[in-house]
Amino acid sequence: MKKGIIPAITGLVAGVLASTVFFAQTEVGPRPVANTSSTVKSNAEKVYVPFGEKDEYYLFASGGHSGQLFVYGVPSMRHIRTVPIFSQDSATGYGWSEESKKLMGNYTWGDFHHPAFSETKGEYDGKYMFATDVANSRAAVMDLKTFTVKDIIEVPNTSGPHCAAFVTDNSEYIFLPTRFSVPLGSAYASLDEYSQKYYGVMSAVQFDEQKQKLGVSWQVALPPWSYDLSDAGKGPSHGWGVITTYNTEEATTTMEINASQADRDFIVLFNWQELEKMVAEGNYEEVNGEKIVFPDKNKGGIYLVPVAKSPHGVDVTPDGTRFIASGKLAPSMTVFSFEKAFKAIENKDFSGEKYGMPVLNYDSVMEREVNPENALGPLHTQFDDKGMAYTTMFISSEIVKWDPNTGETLDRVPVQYSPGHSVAAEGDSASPDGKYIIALNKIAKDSYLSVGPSHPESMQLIDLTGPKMEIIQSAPVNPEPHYAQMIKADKIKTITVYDKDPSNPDAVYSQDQTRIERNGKKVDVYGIAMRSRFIFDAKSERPDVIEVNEGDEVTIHLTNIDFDQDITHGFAINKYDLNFEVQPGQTETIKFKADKAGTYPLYCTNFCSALHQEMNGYLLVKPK
Ligand code: CUK
Ligand code: CUA
Repeated sequence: MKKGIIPAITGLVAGVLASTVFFAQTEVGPRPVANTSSTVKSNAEKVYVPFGEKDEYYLFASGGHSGQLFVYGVPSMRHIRTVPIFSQDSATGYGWSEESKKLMGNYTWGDFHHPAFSETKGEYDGKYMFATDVANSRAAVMDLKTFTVKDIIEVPNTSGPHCAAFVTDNSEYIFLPTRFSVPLGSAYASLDEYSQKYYGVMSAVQFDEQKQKLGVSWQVALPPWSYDLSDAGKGPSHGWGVITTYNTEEATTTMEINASQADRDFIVLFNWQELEKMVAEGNYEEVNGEKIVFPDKNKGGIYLVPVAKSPHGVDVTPDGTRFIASGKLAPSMTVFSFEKAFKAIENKDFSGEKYGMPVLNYDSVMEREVNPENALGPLHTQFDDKGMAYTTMFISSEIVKWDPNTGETLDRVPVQYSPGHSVAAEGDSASPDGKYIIALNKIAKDSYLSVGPSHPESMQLIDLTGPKMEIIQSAPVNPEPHYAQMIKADKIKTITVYDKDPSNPDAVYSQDQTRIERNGKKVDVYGIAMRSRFIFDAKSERPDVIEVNEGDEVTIHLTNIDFDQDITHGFAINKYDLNFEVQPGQTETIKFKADKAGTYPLYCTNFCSALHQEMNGYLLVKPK
């Protein structure tokens, strides 16, 4: 029976795809997809994942100022899950439960730009994902066994850590360059003293897997410029990192004009092993509790490479021999050689010095400048399994495939429209898969049904296996992916239920352990959620009722004792503006002040069984 259904559905998808293509062509000019029906059909087949079968890759797209992570399947481009990282999310109670409130600290939202997988020997190991928050200067780590956040830290002395797609090849460090320069500790200083008192601090963050904690190991007080994309060396360039800069003009106003004057900005080329050694030897200053290297005083390990103005992306080739920078205001991609850079450093082949950092001679490090005809606004480069490069062109709205060894343009495909970044399958690892690349387009315009003046972003899936790049699927996405990572699905090993944790004082696993403890104004409820009731005190005449006095401080410790995959229970109290969930086997707590006297139904928010609607009770708050 399944066999009969598939062709019918495939035909439907093909029809929709064909009409989309046609509509778009009349509206905006040529689209890359060939319009013979047989090709369209085969593209539809390529992305069709029948019900019951799974996608080949996970796509993790950052959610920008939604503060969330969007998980998609590839090639179907089905949205599977939204995971809250930096922002409150009532679907999961993230930001309401005590555990998640502790993670979020004093903030309610974040601006999540760059996701990065943990790596072992330059390969994604499928264990963790790291994330950065540009808005509130934080870094996060998510456990891929549960798709939940394990730790979030606020990074001191910095303002707007941008690029965490910058994990070293054995996850030794997660480097966080910063987009904005500020005085150390965000202290007040007049902008007239910008060059003297402001810094763009880069942070070396480490993750302690045993303790499941992130921590800042050391920092570098770079000049008051803006730091953007970055990448870690691998293979022959292991131990090195590269970061693009802009506003080396040190403009403090009207950046749009003033930060774009000089023909060249710099790439910061640094040796983190050397910096690590300097810090270990005490060659740093302690500021606000952090070990900070000041390049003009603590010399060594950092060099500047001139690059075409206002670059955005810098990407290390999978073999670790080159780094490729793209300047959004210059039409070229520049290929630099690590080997040449190392030689120039050895020979002191410098053209000058800035803030104590030697400037390498451009011509000594540069291998070639690549200018595909009429390609404008190169931003970011990904690679395939043969080492070929794919660069997004923000202004000319296309992806250009080219050969870093020769500079030859091999192929180009228009995308709709203005791609910021792209992500290749296993693209930042030492061995990309070469199967797919996804264009993360900033502007969707006419791609989908209109939802008013503002449209979703668009992600277009490009097949790399044929003779030409071909767009085979497109999916809308909420604001807004700044970067994404794509990993082989079989590398991720999720758990199905949380294990019992007898050492957790909040957890209760049987009905006779349930209880309501009163200590003056403090009320602690140790309850369980199960299909299809709450039990807060099994000995009570009404086990699903919590009765307190107005003004009491109530803490509910709730354990889901359904050790059964996908049986999640929610918990909400009417008009008390709170809500959280417990996944199978999980214990979470919520705290609130019973400051409104009256009668308030409480209920399970997550549809869990045929009797889900019977899963409720009351919070009774006796007036003073
Ligand atoms: S991303 Cu943050 S502005 Cu290109 Cu690094 Cu979008
Ligand atoms: Cu438990 Cu619905």
